[in-house]
Amino acid sequence: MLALAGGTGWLPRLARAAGLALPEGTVAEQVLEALPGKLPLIKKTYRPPNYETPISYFNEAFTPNNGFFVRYHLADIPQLDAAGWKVKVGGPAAQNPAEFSLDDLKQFEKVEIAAVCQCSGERRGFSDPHVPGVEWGNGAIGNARWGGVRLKDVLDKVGLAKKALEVSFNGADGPVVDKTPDFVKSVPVWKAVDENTLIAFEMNGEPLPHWNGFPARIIVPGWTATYWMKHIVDIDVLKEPLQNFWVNTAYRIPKGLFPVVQRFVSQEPVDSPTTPITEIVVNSLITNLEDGAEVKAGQPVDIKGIAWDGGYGIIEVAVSTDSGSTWTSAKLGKDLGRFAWRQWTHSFTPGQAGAATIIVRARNAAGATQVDKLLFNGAGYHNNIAQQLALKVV
Ligand SMILES: Nc1nc2c(c(=O)[nH]1)N[C@H]1C(S)=C(S)[C@@H](COP(=O)(O)O)O[C@H]1N2
Ligand SMILES: [Mo]
Repeated sequence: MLALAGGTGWLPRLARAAGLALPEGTVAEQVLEALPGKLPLIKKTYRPPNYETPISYFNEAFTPNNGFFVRYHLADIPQLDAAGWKVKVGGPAAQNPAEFSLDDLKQFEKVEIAAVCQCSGERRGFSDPHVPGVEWGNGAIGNARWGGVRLKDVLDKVGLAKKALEVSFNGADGPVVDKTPDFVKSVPVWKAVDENTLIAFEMNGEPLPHWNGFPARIIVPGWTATYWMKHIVDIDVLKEPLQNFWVNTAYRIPKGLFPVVQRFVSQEPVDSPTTPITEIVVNSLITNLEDGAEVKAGQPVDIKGIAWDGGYGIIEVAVSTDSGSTWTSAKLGKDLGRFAWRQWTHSFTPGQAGAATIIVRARNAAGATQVDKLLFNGAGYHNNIAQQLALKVV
């Protein structure tokens, strides 16, 4: 039995608990488990480690480091030592290849950017029909202040050849069996030299946690986290499009399906029906109430949540407390920067006892809004259906 995303059909109880409709059995099992140095997170897989953040942590403006989600493709994850660590910057379109230690990097201007780190597969477990992959619920996301240096400054030091087309990233983790392709990703050169793209070594003012990429990772604000390479050890400037499984086959969406502005054109052959996933689409989440929560008739309740997008900025979060008949703009919280999420609140007083359906729809400065019906794609990416939450008024 598949649940209806529209909220009119019968929803399995556990699906409702997750706050969005999902095919029965996908996100039903919520096992909490703590990795070393982390708070208990929702375990999706142990090897490689994939753990999502419980929604209650999203009531804070910045997600605590020890509560931040963890995503890996490969299970061989070395514990790196900061003192011995170096990142090699080279490749066919680099003029003067060089290596940088952490101290070398710290010679460049220090910058800090607040940005949402969101897995492309966020909410895949709610895809209807069901799709294969890590069955994420709402917690493959977090908001942090990322401190480090501009990748552009490091690339300027190395020097880019005129023919530079893409910049590729490789982390220290690798496959356990040789058959599995190593996780290497690239971005267009214009995105690599964007002033917001960083080599980060701090998260919320602390060194990066091991599980989030210690000692340094790439930050590509506005783009999904597949490009945010952890434990970065190699950066290559390429003249030709990178070719591997993670670029040619995985992390791709149907061309034209989503309203994204920034495209990765060198990875978009004319005869291909797909294009790499790039920008995060506009989205929101209620963080203080779960589906099925009880509220009292005649007593005001504050509905709290977050809204985010690929960096255009949230301009409105519309809330309906009557199944979509009428809408009110929620009160937006402090602007923490265009790549960060925006907190919002909406006070509502339920009328008589019974059911009340809350719907939330965010809109961004690029004119995009959340959808009512899933824009289905085979990998379950970009699920930004306006959330519906059924409250029990007693
Ligand atoms: N080295 C390395 N970096 C990686 C990955 C990985 O498997 N290995 N996964 C990427 C993906 S798909 C995501 S969603 C983010 C997750 O970041 P987090 O684990 O810090 O939450 O890391 C990215 N960087
Ligand atoms: Mo991801």
